[in-house]
Amino acid sequence: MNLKALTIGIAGLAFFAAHGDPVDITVSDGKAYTPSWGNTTQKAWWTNTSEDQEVEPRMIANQNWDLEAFMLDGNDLSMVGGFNFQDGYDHGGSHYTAGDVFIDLNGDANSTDIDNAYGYEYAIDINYGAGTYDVVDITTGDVEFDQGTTGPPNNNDDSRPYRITNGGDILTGWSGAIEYSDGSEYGFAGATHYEAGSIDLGFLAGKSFDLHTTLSCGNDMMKGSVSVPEPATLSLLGLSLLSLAGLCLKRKKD
Ligand SMILES: [Ca+2]
Ligand SMILES: [Ca+2]
Ligand SMILES: [Ca+2]
Ligand SMILES: [Ca+2]
Repeated sequence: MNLKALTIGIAGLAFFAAHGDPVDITVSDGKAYTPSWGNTTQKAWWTNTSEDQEVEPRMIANQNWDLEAFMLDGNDLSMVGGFNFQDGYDHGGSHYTAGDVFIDLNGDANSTDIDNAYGYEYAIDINYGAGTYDVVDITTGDVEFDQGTTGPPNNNDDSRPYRITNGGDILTGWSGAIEYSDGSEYGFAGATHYEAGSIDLGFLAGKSFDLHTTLSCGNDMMKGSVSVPEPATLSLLGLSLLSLAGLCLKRKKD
C-alpha cells in the first residue's frame, strides 16, 4: 500500500456518510407464518425472508398495506411502501394511517413495556397530513401513546408502538418537513409505491440505533438498523492503515 492507496481508503470510509447513495437499512421484523394456522392463500406474505411483499402474520396481505424499506441517504431517513404514508388508506369503512418512527439506542426495544416507552429513546413524531415532524426524547416517563387498533382480536399487538400523542421533550433544532415521492426508483415489488422522507437523523451521528414503525392497525410493521463501529475499532483500523503505509515507505527506501 502506498500513500495514494491510503488516501483512497480513507475517502472510502467517508463515503459511507455521503449523500446520493441511499442504503437499505431494513432488517427482518422477526415474525413468521406458523403452519398450524392453515391459511395457505396468504401465507406467502407472512414470511420472514423479506420486508417487501410481506405483512404481519394473519393480517390482510396485499401491496396497499406493505411497508417495504427504511432507506438512509447520508443522515436522511426515508420510508418506502405500498401504503400511502401521506393520505393513509380507507378499508371497510375505517381510515388507517402510518405511525411515528421509534428509535432504540441500546437494544431493549419491545412491544409490551408501555411504562418505559417500549424501550425506545426517541420518537420521530410525524404529522403526515401537514408534512412536518418533531424529534422527541421519550425517556422522561410521562409520554402518552395511541395504540390504534393494534390489539386483540387482530393478533397484531406485536406491532406496537404505533404513535405518541403527548409528553416527552422535543429536541430543539431537529424539527423538519416530510418530503413525499412515489418511491418507485427503489425497485420494490408491487404496482404502486410511496415514499416519505427526508427525516434528518443527524442528532444520532456516530451512534448505532434500531428503528421501528407500523400502521394504526398494525397490519404491517418495519424495523431498521444502523451499526456504527466502536471508536476503538475505528482507531485500530486507522492505526493499521498508517502502519501499513509506514511499512511501504520504509521498504521503498531499501
Ligand atoms: Ca411491495
Ligand atoms: Ca412489508
Ligand atoms: Ca432503549
Ligand atoms: Ca413487516
